[in-house]
Amino acid sequence: MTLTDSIASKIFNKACLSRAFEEELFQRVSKKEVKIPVYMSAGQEYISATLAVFLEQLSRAEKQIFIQHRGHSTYLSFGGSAEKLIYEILGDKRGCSGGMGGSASIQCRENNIFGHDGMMGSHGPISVGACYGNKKFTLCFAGDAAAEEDYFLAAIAWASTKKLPIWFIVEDNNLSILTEKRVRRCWEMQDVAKSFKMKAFDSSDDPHELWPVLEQCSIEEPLLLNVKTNRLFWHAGAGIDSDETPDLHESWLRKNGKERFERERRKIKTVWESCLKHLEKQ
Ligand SMILES: Cc1ncc(C[n+]2csc(CCOP(=O)(O)OP(=O)(O)O)c2C)c(N)n1
Ligand SMILES: [Mg+2]
Repeated sequence: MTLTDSIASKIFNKACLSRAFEEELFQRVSKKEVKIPVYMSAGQEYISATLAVFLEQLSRAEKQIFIQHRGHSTYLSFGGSAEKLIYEILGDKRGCSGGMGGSASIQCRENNIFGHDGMMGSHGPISVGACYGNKKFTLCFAGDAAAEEDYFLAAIAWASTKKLPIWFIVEDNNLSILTEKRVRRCWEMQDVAKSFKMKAFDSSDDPHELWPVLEQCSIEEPLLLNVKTNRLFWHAGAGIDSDETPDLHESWLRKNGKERFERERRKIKTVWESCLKHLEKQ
């Protein structure tokens, strides 16, 4: 199952949806229509887009997914409703977490996506416990800082010992809020996982590099993937730390044209406006 043009096109579709969502959200946060803290995944969307398409190709329907605060693109790539995410961000009860979780704690019960409680890395042991209990294929998405937590590391070790069908996907944007990895540690996640006798890889988020890595992995076995990526916007809120951050989506737009992306943008804008209209009527 190589990364054909038709597979790349599916990855691009998902990435366009996620980026369109985040760009619209950025505008609405800037205009103060959204007042809660939001954790945007712009720049990182090709990770979940690639993972989701890869698992769709395997026809792996049954899975459970644990995410943390920067999870909009994971939620959307794995089938979460954009409308429910908007309602959530607007604090409405029609939101994916009943309007009480906000951007950081989104979930999608229909698709087995479990939201986060806010304590960094807590979902490591929770996802391992769930997988240990029900043996369902499990994906645990974590940031490079969350994955450093002692309980997260111990959870990886247990998953390896018990040979659980769980994949840890570390979205390595090199940052814990604004603290770079080199200040925080002198080791890499894939090396730690390997020392626990777990299969582990380091890759960039470029689907052309990530896909061949995924082809070497089995959903029957534990795995850790450290995927290097770039966070385009501030840790929380609508702002830009640096204009020089590389943007993978730009190169995909150059190759595929802007039409599909523009279509997603129009769709997302329409959904936002319809959510706001429903709220005004109340
Ligand atoms: C146990 C704990 N320590 C600190 C925090 C404060 N905090 C929230 S997000 C964050 C950085 C998270 O970095 P990472 O896991 O790499 O995810 P990213 O924001 O880069 O996507 C920190 C330090 C917290 N929520 N929980
Ligand atoms: Mg990080």
